Amino acid sequence: MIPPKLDTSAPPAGLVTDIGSLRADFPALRQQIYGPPLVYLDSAASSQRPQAVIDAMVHHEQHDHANVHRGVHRLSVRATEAYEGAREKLHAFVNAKSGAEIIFTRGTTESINLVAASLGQTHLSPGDEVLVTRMEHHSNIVPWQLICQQTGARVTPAPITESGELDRAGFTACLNENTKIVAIGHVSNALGTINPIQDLIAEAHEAGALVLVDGAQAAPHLRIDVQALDCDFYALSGHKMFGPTGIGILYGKEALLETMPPYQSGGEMILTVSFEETRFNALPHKFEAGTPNITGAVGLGAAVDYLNAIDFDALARHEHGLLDYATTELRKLPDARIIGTATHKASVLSFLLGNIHAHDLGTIVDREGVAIRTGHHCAMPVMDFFCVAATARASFALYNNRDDVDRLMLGLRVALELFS
Ligand code: C6P
Repeated sequence: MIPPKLDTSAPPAGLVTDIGSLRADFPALRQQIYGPPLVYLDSAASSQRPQAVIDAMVHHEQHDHANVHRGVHRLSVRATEAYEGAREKLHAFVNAKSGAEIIFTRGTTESINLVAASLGQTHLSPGDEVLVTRMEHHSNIVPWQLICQQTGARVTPAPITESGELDRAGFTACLNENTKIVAIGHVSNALGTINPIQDLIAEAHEAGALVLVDGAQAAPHLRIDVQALDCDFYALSGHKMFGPTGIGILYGKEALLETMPPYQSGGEMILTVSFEETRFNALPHKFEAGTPNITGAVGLGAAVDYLNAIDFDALARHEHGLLDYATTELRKLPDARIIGTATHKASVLSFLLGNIHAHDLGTIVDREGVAIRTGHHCAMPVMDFFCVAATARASFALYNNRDDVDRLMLGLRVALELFS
């Protein structure tokens, strides 16, 4: 008997505007940590998954698993349909021109490595520059450093301001005829800053550079339209947008991807192989060597369905309300220092309290059932700029509410008492 197909793509009757109601969709939030109910404020590191995503993956594992693009048997056909169906969902989600422009990767890190290694090989020469910013995640710095070492190009960091915004004049000053690639984060994970990405892309293009956008922190908060942005590449990770780990995408303009050499090689990315000549597969398969993360793609497709059912204006109001509330409450605590006070911010609050080390803050609030991230957030140049070793970071997602903020503040007061 063919099992019933789980329909995760059914269009919603109307977009969800009651964001508070979504919390019930996340089973992981229904647990206690050291007694009190879990307050999860670490979604910028990895978000929790709604039941619909978990169900889609379990259903696939239980009924449809086989390798893709290989078999003629029924299961393989179903797995291929599920995998390619997920690609089509991502294609629509970022508004790419075609599915050929959507490459499944392990996530943002692999997507950026792919572009750096492949495009860098043919596009960078001694004297060329890759322009990044001082607020980038290491994943948008180190791959460029490696390819620059190999090609004789160099990485230039555009400056940031004391509020954690991009120094616009500084960015313009860094652009020159040697700038071949601009690699820039849409939203900073360490500061929450939302960059004026559309303007930056236009300016970089005018200077003759190609642009890669690191969208890891944008996807769960902002609608992404790669055609409107006119970016050349856009990278994102499934696990930050309510999908599974180990899966993400690279969007690339088809004409560019066509000219780029393969990143990894092996099965699936070839058309024909012989000892005389090997020919590569068409896009997007040219960049998907080996058996892919099929269940991950299915889960990511379900996460896209989940996000598509939500009114993003309502989501923005919900998250900004939480960020404003948390910022106000944090400022009431003695010696609170907020790192990242940009005018346009996603729901990320990086902070320090007096001389208490960020790790101590994280450990103490954890005992109160509150999960936050502490450390350098893989953004050491940001920490250097603000002359701190680490920060505590609370990041809010659609399932958080004001009670969560209150619980964080309670935990921080415990820390203050302990260290007073
Ligand atoms: N930031 C954080 O706690 P991966 O690991 O490939 O899914 O994503 C890497 C990455 C790239 N760019 C930005 C802006 C990011 O925030 C991240 C991941 C996590 O902030 C883990 S360090």
